[in-house]
Amino acid sequence: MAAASTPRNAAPLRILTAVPVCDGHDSAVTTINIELARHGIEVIYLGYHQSAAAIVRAAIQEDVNVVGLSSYNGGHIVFFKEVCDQLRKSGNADIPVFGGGGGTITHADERVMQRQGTDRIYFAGTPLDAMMAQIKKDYARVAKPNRKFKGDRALARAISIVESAPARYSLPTTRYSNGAARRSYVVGVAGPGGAGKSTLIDELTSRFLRSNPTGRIALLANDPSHPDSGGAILGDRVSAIYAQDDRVFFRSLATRGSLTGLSAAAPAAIDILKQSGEFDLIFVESVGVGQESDPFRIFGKGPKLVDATLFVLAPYYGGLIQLQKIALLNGADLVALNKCDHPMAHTAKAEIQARLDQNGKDQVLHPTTAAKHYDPGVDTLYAAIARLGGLDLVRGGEKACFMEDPA
Ligand code: B12
Ligand SMILES: Nc1nc2c(ncn2[C@@H]2O[C@H](COP(=O)(O)OP(=O)(O)O)[C@@H](O)[C@H]2O)c(=O)[nH]1
Ligand SMILES: [Mg+2]
Repeated sequence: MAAASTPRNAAPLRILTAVPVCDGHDSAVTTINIELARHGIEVIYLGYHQSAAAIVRAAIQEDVNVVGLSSYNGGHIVFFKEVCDQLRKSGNADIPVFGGGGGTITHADERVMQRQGTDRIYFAGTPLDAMMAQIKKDYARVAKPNRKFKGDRALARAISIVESAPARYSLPTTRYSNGAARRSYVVGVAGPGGAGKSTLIDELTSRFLRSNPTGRIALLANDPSHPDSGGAILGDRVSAIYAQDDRVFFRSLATRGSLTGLSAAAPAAIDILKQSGEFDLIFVESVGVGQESDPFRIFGKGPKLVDATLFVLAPYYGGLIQLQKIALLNGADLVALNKCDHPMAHTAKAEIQARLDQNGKDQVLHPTTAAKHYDPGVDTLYAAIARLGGLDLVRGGEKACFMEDPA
């Protein structure tokens, strides 16, 4: 049901949605997110209680067509203006802002907000289908190069362009881009959905930020597109507390029909990030994968996409036979058993260790609890990654406790 004015070859719309700071009303935005995805739109959801700065950073890095805010607790006139102002001041005024808030935003408020830069407010009673048709009509675009874009927006736009035509990007034949000012170490993270990959990456990011006072880190988070509508809910930013830092570049990618566990644009996106010379460390999270897929080509079909692979499991993998079937465990450089706060973790640790011993490759099992902020298992895992990638380990080397628990 694409509107008549949708540009030809327009990729799926990418919309960032969020709820402003001091507002926990997330059920409306959840309804809108699901409806947007059902209409073929890719939704990057940031979560509730979000600051204007976090929203603007995410909008830039995700190169979204538009920002949609859902606001119920008042303060919308000031808040929407702040988001518009920050977009304009950072050279990204081309990203429009719209939103809704049921009956809490009045028509008179909307007039003030429009004068201050907001595009449109959707009021209580607007039928969802009408809203979706209008959104597609207003915000569909073809992502084109734009020389005015600087910094993260330029990087983000380069990724949007390869997302819309991945086959046109010529990948280097070697694993590393030549000429980049800084060599990036790339870690591919795979494992079943819900094992805690995103949470663990976030905790590892905090270790990176603490032990590298000036470096930057990039995160590429792949999530599935819905096969029926082509839309997607790209929700990995919600788990990414530490990505709220200018030294972190976070980009969500929908798989858009690719069945490898990664977007077809992921190899090009990795290369773009490496070529930029900006990042010491890059994490690439696959969609939830288990037994068969080989997202990072670790078994040698084509050039390996990453320097090291981290396979993340939770204790409830379903028993020994299931464990034996997971091919990625044969090739993973690093293996983490996450959710070690779970009662089954003890048995799981023994079973996975036995499985790794059978591989005979000296793979070390890292027990982690990513849901805990000061987990020593995550420290040890980060130290192993840093050692492999030649990254700085301040505060006493490998045995350092990066996150000193104040408790
Ligand atoms: C559900 C609800 C709650 C739930 C929230 C659950 C949740 N997780 O979201 C609970 C019970 C927890 C709750 C708590 C509170 N609530 Co409340 N809540 C509501 C309620 C009843 C409905 C809001 C809603 O979800 N609507 C569903 C959406 C889909 O429909 P809609 O609002 O009509 O929106 C339309 C458009 O605007 C559009 N839209 C909305 N957002 C967006 C975003 C985008 C991007 C787009 C495109 C479109 C769009 O979609 C709809 C299309 O028809 C409203 C009252 C009301 N009738 O609006 C009060 C209301 C928002 N709450 C209110 C208050 C005061 C509170 C509390 C402070 C109460 C308290 N003292 O504790 C707390 C604060 C919670 C917090 N942490 O922020 C007040 C706000 C008053 C104000 N701003 O002046 C309201 C208006 C109730 C009232 N009349 O007093 N609340
Ligand atoms: N109990 C517990 N929950 C965790 C842990 N790590 C992550 N989670 C939770 O598990 C859920 C899925 O995590 P997520 O990182 O999104 O998993 P992913 O699908 O593998 O990326 C979230 O609700 C996390 O908060 C952990 O160590 N222990
Ligand atoms: Mg995830």
